[in-house]
Amino acid sequence: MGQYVAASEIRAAFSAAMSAMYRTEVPAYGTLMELVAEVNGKVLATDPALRHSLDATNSLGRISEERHGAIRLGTPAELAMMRRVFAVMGMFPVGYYDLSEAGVPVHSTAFRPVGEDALSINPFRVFTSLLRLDLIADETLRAEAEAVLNKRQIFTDEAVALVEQAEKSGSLDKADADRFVGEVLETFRWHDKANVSEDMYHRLHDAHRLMADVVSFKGPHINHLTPRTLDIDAVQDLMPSRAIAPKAIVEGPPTRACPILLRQTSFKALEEPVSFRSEDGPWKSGSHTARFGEIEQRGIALTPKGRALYDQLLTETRSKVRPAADGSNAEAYVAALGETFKQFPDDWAGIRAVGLGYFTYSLTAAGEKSAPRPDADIETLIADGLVRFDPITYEDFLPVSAAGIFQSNLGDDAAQEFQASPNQMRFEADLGTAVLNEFDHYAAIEQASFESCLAALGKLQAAE
Ligand code: OOG
Ligand code: NI
Repeated sequence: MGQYVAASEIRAAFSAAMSAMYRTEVPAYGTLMELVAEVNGKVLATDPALRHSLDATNSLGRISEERHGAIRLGTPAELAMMRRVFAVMGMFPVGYYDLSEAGVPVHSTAFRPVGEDALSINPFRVFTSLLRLDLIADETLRAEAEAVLNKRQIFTDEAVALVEQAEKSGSLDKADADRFVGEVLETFRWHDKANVSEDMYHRLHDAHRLMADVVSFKGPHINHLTPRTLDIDAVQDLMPSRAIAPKAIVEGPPTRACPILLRQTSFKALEEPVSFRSEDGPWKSGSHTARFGEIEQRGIALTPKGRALYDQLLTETRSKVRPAADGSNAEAYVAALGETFKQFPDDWAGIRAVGLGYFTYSLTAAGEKSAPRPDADIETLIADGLVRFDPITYEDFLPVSAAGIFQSNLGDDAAQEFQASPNQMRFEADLGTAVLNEFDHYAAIEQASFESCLAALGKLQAAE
């Protein structure tokens, strides 16, 4: 038995392997990665305050390697097994997202590392959705889809065996970790041979495009991989110069001096050749659109109060200008968004003063050298220049408020209404565990950093 490999290392290796695979599958992804790297380099060279803040929060190193992917699963058993696979890589389900609200018959969670150390090593996340056949009205089709899904096995035998081994012994050695990465990658690979006939594909597609995407194939191909940029407006503007056509507007909050939550933009899904099964003859060729490209800029994680204000301002904006699918009123929408969001403070001290965002606290150089200050509270220590605060990055998603991403990757005719019907209990039963609450998690990081500053300056007993 060789040396055990840390879960974070397996995750980093998997993220790199996934990126290399997607680059060969979807070449525009490689182009986007290069563009993002160029823009990020420029931002870091010209914005020393941002650089300093990323450095102070130990998150400068991770950015060039940072990305998220998304998959859509078909059955509770697939979801439960996927949870075990991600656990080997130190990725745990955070948050519950009800996408029926956005007209998409899935509910989801994000598997990601938790805890500052794991995040700073590699924050790779996978937005993972489970198809909700219960929202499909056609009972015959539902039963047929279920039969197809129950027959497929999306994990290799070897991957399952390695997960069991990791669970038993707590980790994997280097050789097994390498095999694990290779085997798990198979689950995310694109398959151009469909599992169903052309006729069934079209019936699934007519019920919902996403149904066709989940049910028709051998596995949950990764449908996008999203690099993180430090200036999404710059990347959006430069995309056409690299022959990539972005959607008309960036989803999420407007451009701000102090970024909040998450801004995302994407390019449309590719139309890709696939072939369908036929009972009696050769494969029949057709096409399928599922895989797209996306970039994102991450800002500060908001408290429940901050999130409520964000939601309210977004709703207010959309009641003034509803962005059209063809992008024709993009300018008016962006103007309304900017105007409405003037109500959200745009400096870190202001955001902190009214409790809209989460921050980490750390000692400044003067704080490191300071004599104990058992008398002082945190505000005094900040005012005296001994403690600094930096925004905590939002590590999660906003898929419902960014329903525009969904609509653009599903195609413009995909808008469809469902009765919004969150079912977190069902999701967690299928998953085999409860999802973590993201707000609790940010609050805990904030609290720990706060206490360690006070401890260092002699106000609290240092934690053991
Ligand atoms: C997932 C979409 C959610 C994001 O960035 O909000 C997502 C999907 O299309 O399957 O990735
Ligand atoms: Ni995404």
